[in-house]
Parts: sequence; C-alpha cells; structure tokens
Amino acid sequence: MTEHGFTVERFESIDSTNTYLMERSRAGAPAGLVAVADFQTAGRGRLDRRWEAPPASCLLTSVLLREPLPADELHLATAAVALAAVAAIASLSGRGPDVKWPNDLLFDGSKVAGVLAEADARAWDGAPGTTAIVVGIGINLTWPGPPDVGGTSVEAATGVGPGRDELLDALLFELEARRRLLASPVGRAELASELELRTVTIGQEVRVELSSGMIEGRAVGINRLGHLLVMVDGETRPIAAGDVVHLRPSLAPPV
Ligand code: BT5
Repeated sequence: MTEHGFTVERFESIDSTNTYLMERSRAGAPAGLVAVADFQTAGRGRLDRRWEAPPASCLLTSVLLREPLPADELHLATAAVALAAVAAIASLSGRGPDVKWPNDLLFDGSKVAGVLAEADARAWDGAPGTTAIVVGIGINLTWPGPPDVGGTSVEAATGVGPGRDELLDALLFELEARRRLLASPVGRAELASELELRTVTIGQEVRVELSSGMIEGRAVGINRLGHLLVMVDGETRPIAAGDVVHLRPSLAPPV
C-alpha cells in the first residue's frame, strides 16, 4: 500500500522490522519502503539491547531512507523520525512527548518510544553521496514496557489510545515533510532547530557514555548538525553519538 509517498509492507510477526529493511536495502529496495509488524520475535534497541512488546501493544515500524547525508549528520535521520513521531502523537492525542537526546521519547521522564537508526555500511561508498539508512521506531500504545524499565504508553500518558494504523498514517504524513528537509544543509539546520526546541535533555546535568569514555557536564544546546552540546569544565563539547543519562535538572541561575 502506498501512503504519503511511502510503500508499506505489513507483517503479523517478523524478527525485526529494522533487520528486514536492512536486508531489503542491500537487495536494492527503493527509498520510502516501510515495514510494520504486530509482533517482533527479535526486536532490537541500540548496542545489542532488546525492544520488547507483546503482540499489538506497540507501533513497531521501520523506514528505509536514502539521503545525501554527510557522515556526521546521519543522526538527523533519527531526529526526523523522532520529531515526526512527536508531532503525530500530539496530533492524535493532544499532547506530544519530549525528546531525550539522542533517541528516546519521554512523557514526564518515562520512556514511551525509542528510535534505532542504522546506516547500511555496505551501501556506503565513503563519498558524500546517498547513504541508505534504516530508521525504526517502537511506540508504546497501551503497554508501558518491561516492568523494570519505568516506561509509559501513549494511552497512560494522554488518556487517548490511538490505533496503530492511525498513528502510522500520521507518522508517515509528518515524516514526509521532514524527509525533504534532510536533503539540504538549510533543511537540516531547520530540523536541528526543531530538535533543540523539543529536547528535554537541554538544561540537565548529564552523563554521556561515549565509545572513548565517559563525560559529565551540563547539556546546553544542539548545534546545526544535531549534535548535543555539553559544557564540561567551562568548555562546550559537541557530542555526535552516545548514551545519555539525565542526572538532575540544573538549578536556574540566580537573577
Ligand atoms: C531504543 O533502544 O530505544 C530503540 C528501540 C527501537 C525499536 C524499534 S521497533 C521497530 C524497529 N525494529 C527493531 O528491531 N527495532 C526498532 P535503546 O535506547 O537501546 O533502548 C532499549 C532499552 O529500552 C531496553 O534495554 C529496555 O531497557 C528499554 N525497553 C525495551 N522495550 C521497551 C518498551 N516497550 N518500552 C519502554 N522501554 C523499553
């Protein structure tokens, strides 16, 4: 089925919609292919973590993008999907979640959705050409996530439980506009600004786990590449990728 310029394939059960689209990408599938499933037997988070959801409790979907994104701006593909989800949830429930940089959506600090973006290394030729990126999102509709995680659902947080098809339709509608922004530096800067407005991480004391080690500081903004700016020992450091823990909100400066 084609919806808002996307072609949607539906599955009752699949290992992972991200894994499926990575395979399709390598076989040359065109941009705009979307997979959506009622259930995943091996739903994935980042860093080999799991995404869990009982059948029909979550919107589980992935989209294949092929965009001319420089390597240090690949994260904006995550932002495009996260922000589209925020707008879609707000349009259906009257309340949009916050973004926790880089990939979580939160209602009142509880995780309602997570985004997993994977660039297809085999389709990446090192040149500033088009990169294949699969961006998946899981949005809890009626189930708050595993017991030990402290998550929430759209229904619990807003009192409105949108249907999966309805939410997917709204998500793809919102994504179409943001996908176009990914194609130009000006458009990407616009996305980065929207990300900055929506990111609840800003103003918080954070611990960032980087591949090279750990830093702690205050998140002060997001630059036009979508990187988190963290103030460490009086110096602002742009962070392109990492796991972020919110430690505590920083105190407002004295007036
Ligand atoms: C994410 O990873 O949050 C990205 C999740 C992406 C899932 C989608 S579903 C469609 C597509 N196909 C896939 O296979 N994946 C994508 P991360 O930041 O690493 O968070 C994972 C952690 O979130 C887990 O270790 C749990 O602590 C927690 N978690 C797992 N399931 C959850 C749920 N349903 N609700 C809230 N938290 C959950």
